Amino acid sequence: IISHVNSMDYKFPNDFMFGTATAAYQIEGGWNEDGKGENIWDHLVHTHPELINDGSNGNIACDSYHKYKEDVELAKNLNVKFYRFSISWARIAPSGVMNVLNEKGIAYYNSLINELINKNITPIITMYHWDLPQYLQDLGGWVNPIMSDYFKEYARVLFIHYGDRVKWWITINEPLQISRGYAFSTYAPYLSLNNTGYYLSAHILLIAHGKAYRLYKEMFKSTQQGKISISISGLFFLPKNAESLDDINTAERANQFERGWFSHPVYKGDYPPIMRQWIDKKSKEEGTPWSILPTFTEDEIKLIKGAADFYAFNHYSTRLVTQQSGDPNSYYNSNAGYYVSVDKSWSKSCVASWLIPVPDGLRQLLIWIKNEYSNPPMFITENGYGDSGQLDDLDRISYLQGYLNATLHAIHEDNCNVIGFTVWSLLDNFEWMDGIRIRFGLVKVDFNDPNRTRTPKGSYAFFKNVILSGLMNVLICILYNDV
Ligand code: GBH
Repeated sequence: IISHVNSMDYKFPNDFMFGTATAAYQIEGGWNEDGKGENIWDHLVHTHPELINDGSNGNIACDSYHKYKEDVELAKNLNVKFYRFSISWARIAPSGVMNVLNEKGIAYYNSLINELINKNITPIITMYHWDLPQYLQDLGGWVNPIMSDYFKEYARVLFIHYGDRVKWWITINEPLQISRGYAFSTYAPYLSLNNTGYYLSAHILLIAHGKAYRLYKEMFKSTQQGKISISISGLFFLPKNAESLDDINTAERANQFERGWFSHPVYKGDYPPIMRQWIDKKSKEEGTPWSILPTFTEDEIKLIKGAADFYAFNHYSTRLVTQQSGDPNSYYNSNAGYYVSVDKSWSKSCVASWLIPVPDGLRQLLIWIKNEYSNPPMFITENGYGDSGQLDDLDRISYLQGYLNATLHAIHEDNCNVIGFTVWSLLDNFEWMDGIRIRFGLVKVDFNDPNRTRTPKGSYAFFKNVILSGLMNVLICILYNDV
């Protein structure tokens, strides 16, 4: 493959963190091995296989439980500074409760961490990437307030066992999507608790994050010297008509409902005022006995405010919003009163229909975060592209090129304090409800092969080149068989 990258002079800072990410349920397999307990994803795929697009599951996935050394080698050869992976809670404690620990599960992550450190790759641990132990779900899962204490105790075990070597922690990956799994049957536990469950689960996730953060700060930080944050996901919203004050206000409101929901409590304390106002009003209209947006106590506000050592976020795509519906088919968010659409010039046939490349959306988002939260250190903890799995993945290369370029512009022209960029994902893996139909890897995994053979794609060579040079303005000759 030969790809011309737009010529430009900007360079990534020397200490810029480049890396790649995975998540336990999506890659590990070994779902019931060595004492691991059942989690909500095991439960969902086993009780309702028909809900997964292609009927696949994560029983074996990439078999990384056995092949982690190969994965680390692939990360090494890619030249990344860090590898972001998640820990399977039910591998550490089968029921999720910390009175019974699973030594083999704890040992697995010790081996993985040591392997990374031996190869000079910084481990970044996500504590929770969507795989709640089923026992805790049977207790109600994230809509039960006690879950924040179970999470804190789980975090304590991780700090104790791994904190001597792990200096970067993400408590929770994408609380927004976790809440959707409770409210709108999008993911496990596949419940339809609607907006009440939406706001309640999010509330408890935020408190859980706050408790884990404070625990680290009070008990571990002075000796372990690490950093800790929460990975906040979300689309970025732009006004459909950039000249319309209505649309501008609507886009701002949409961004507060999508991103401010989790960021405002951490950076400013409490929910965004616009959410409080709109949801309280709507609750009243609907006659619920109290607002379905729960209220933090003063202590909880203090617990959560300031609970991030850097701003971690996952970002993939952008939408236009308007207050007035233009298209009757457009998605309408009734809580926040906005209609969603897509710019015609963006239209692209993506295997993942939601993943419309809008590189400038990332740049606008970085500027938005900078202005809204006083330019915190911003760490892109996921960005990547899904396709059908071909090795000559030019669409992925052009997607990453666009988003990396947008990042460079934000750093050099907009003074955004961006410190890291993470490609999702190192490997093709189990893409939740889409099964293995959509592939995100820089490395192909052959799921028909019991060995789960791994083969680097063109994008692997592309990203390696960016990491090695810090540049985008080079003619890149990629021989993906030869990387
Ligand atoms: C991330 O979520 C996850 O952290 C990761 O595990 C996953 O593999 C990766 O992205 C790729 O998907 O709401 O109709 O627009 C990304 C956020 C949000 C993407 C919900 C899919 C569903 C389609 N996800 N979205 S829609």
